[in-house]
This record gives sequence, structure tokens and C-alpha cells, in this order.
Amino acid sequence: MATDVSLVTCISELDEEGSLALVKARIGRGDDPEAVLADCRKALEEIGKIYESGEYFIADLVFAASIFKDVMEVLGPELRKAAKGEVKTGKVAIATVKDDIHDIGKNLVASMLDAAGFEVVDLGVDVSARAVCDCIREHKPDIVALSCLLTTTVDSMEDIISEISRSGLRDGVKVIVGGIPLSPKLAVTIGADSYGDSAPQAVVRCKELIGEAGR
Ligand code: B12
Repeated sequence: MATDVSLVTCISELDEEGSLALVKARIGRGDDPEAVLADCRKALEEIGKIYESGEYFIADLVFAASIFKDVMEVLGPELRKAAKGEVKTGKVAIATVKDDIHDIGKNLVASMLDAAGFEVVDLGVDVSARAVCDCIREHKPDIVALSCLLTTTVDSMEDIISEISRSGLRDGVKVIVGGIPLSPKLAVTIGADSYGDSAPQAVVRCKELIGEAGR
């Protein structure tokens, strides 16, 4: 996928109006919405680096998140259109883990799963192991999808997976994890069944997991 440098630059310079105009123009000329999303993610990575260098502050991260939210209002329906028309495939409970409030990626994964025909139960952010176990008992999902963006909250993810096992619920659910600190290897280490690095990949992996569960 070719990167649209102007969009990446516009978002990373926190130009709200310019970013929205560029996204609308690309969608208007028929660009693949997933390619536009990939550029937005590149911009957010860039913003993360600028924040790490000390040039941006928390307020800038908050503003970047609000630009991304506006952009998603345009992109979301296009992404859903692209994934539409499939039959119900299974139930997924999704959460951002304890001590982590990053939910942009989690929300994106949730809406693409929904568009692909999954029934989605969204537990929100800063979700404890106990809340996940209660949800499994109440909603009986086929899959639990966990998201985290902080290196420190990978531990919360591992705690949740351990607690699911300790509670005797592990045989009934598959667990998929994602978020920037994760990798396929780390996913296995913390006891997950699968890993995805993007919302479209989350859909592919969840379909595989449903297949493995024999549905
Ligand atoms: C926006 C943002 C915020 C916003 C979040 C707003 C919100 N509602 O989410 C705010 C300002 C609140 C915030 C706060 C903080 N943040 Co912040 N934030 C970001 C930023 C810039 C973008 C994240 C984002 O939304 N990306 C876009 C989405 C679409 O991508 P994504 O989340 O990766 O999700 C995709 C994939 O990962 C995957 N995926 C995600 N989840 C899942 C789950 C499953 C199951 C699957 C299959 C796939 C999957 O699919 C998604 C869609 O394609 C990142 C920088 C970066 N490089 O990402 C820093 C970043 C994550 N934040 C960081 C930090 C340090 C913080 C703070 C600690 C800052 C502070 N000192 O207070 C706090 C922590 C708050 C907390 N307790 O959670 C660091 C983390 C560093 C680390 N190694 O731990 C980063 C990397 C910035 C940096 N480089 O320093 N942040």
C-alpha cells in the first residue's frame, strides 16, 4: 500500500481541518478505506514518537485522539461497507485491559468484527479479570478479545487469561490479543490462542478461531 505522505504529515502536525478534508477527498475519489486507515495509524505512530521526544504533551495526544475520532466518523462506515454482507459468525467479548484506557484500536476492532457478522459485547476500558470472567458466565462468548497499548498493561492481560483458567472457564472460550506491545510470540507466552496486528486481521483470526472451535 502506497503511503499518502500529505495525510500522515497533516495528522501528525495536528491539523484537524486539513486532515478531515484529505480523508474525505481520498474516500471521494474511491481510495481503499483500509489504505487511508493505515496512513492514519502511521500518523499516530509519528505522534507517539514526537511525544516521546518531549515536543508534544499529553494535551497533544488527547487532541490527536479527537482528530482520529472525527476521521473515523468518515472512515468507519466505509470500512463497514467493505466488510458487509456476511452471516453471523459467533460472539466476541472485547475489552481494553485493566489500567489501560486506550480504546481507539479496540473500538475499531469491535466495529469491524460487528460488520463481519460477529455479535460483539464491548466491556469498555480498564477492565478487570473479574469483570471478564463475569461476562463469560453471563454472555457465553466464543472468543474473548483483549487489547492493550501500554507495555505495563501486558501483565493485566496475562492476569485476565490466568483468571479465566483459574475460574474453570478457559475450555469454553478462545482468547485473542492485540495492541502495540504485543507480538505473536508474546501472545503465546501469556497464554492467548491468537494474535492480530490490525482490525482486518482481527476479523480473519476470529474466523479461524471459530473454525477451530468446530462451529
Ligand atoms: C491516542 C493516544 C492516547 C490517548 C488515548 C485516547 C483513547 N481514547 O484511546 C490518551 C491521551 C488518553 C493517552 C494516554 C496515555 N498514553 Co497514549 N497514546 C496514544 C497514541 C498517540 C495513539 C494510540 C492509538 O489510538 N492508535 C491508533 C489505533 C487505531 O491503533 P492501535 O491502538 O494500535 O490498534 C490497532 C492494532 O494495535 C490492533 N489492535 C488493538 N487492539 C487489539 C485487540 C485485538 C484483540 C486485536 C486482534 C487487534 C488489536 O488493531 C487496531 C486497529 O487496526 C499512542 C502512540 C502509538 N504509537 O500508537 C500513544 C501511546 C500508546 N501512549 C503512551 C503513553 C505512555 C500514555 C500515557 C501513560 C501518558 C501519560 N504519561 O499519562 C497515558 C496512559 C493512560 C492509560 N492509563 O491508559 C505510549 C505507550 C508507551 C509504552 N511502551 O507503554 C504511546 C506508545 C506513546 C509513546 N510513544 O510514548 N494516549
